[in-house]
Amino acid sequence: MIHARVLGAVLVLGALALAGCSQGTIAPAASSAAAAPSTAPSETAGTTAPVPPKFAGGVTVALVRQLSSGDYFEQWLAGAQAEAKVLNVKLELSSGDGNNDKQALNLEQAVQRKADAIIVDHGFADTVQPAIKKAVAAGIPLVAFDVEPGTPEAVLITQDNHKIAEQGLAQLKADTGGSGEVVYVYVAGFAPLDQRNETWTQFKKDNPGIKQVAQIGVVNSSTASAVADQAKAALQANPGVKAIFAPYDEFAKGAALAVKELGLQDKIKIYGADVSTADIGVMTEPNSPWAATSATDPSNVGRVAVRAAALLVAGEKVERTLTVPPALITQKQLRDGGITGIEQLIRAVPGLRTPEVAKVPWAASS
Ligand code: SR1
Repeated sequence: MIHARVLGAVLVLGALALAGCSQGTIAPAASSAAAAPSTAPSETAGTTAPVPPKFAGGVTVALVRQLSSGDYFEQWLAGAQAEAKVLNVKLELSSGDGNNDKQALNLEQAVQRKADAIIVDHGFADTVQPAIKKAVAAGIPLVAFDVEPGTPEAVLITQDNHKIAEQGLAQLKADTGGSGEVVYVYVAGFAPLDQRNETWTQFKKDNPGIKQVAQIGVVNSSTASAVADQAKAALQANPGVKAIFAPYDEFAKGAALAVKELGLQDKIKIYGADVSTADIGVMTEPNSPWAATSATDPSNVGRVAVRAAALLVAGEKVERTLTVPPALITQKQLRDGGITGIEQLIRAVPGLRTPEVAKVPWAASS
């Protein structure tokens, strides 16, 4: 039987890595994985099950993305690529770059190429579901992240978007005392944003003292600066605003820029979603209005997606829904802990690592 440490040394890392492996553990993946946390689960000790023979020959997983720009999506890809190296998976990457028709075409092509598995990363239900159905009909295992696949045959990965909104809004409520004018940032059609919007809608009903005075939002290749422009206009038109609910880090960064440019840091706080080293920098800079964010480690989520795809290729059972839970991260916590980057944050909040989610029995794990 081939074991992961042998496979990892020979096929993934080559002679250099073979020399670098110690005590039979798999060395961390190199090069493009550099942005992923070095303490990721599949890079630590303990290999047990034999590697499925298919993985010795190389497995191809098509990663079909809707979006690729911005901190979140870059970190997510770094994690996916790192895990792919560990598992000897070839990732065939495509991005619609925000063009849903292009993403649907990329997905159709992945089905036609008969990839061993497909990961659909975001997308609008009506544009990706027809091709997802074709993939399922062709027997291609399918993992869907943050997009409703429209079939129970697919494995769905979620960050629990309702929880993300709940955590940010609980902090907003605590800080505002449950009353005040709020600007909301939202764009419909993106499953994570739609799910967070459900929580916001309910939150407003439950907290009649909270008044949404403006809704803004755009998702494009320069989301933060576009949102900054919109936020400035909304804040100038509504001088009584106390808070901005911006549940996507590009939204929150844009909102922070607007508040700073208007010199309103002492009046307005921002409640966001997602986290990155750059986000931590914005949250902790002097007089920052970004008070809290609810987030997973995007790199970890990318790893989970690749592990889930690998398990499906190997014919292993995978739960239909895999949840990577978020954690609330406050400005105070970051400042008090002297946290300046994502790796430090993961050490401080170990729940951001989820090695048990889609655990691969033939790969090293913590
Ligand atoms: C445009 S959708 C943006 C969201 O996708 C991911 O789920 C991230 O959490 C981000 O907030």
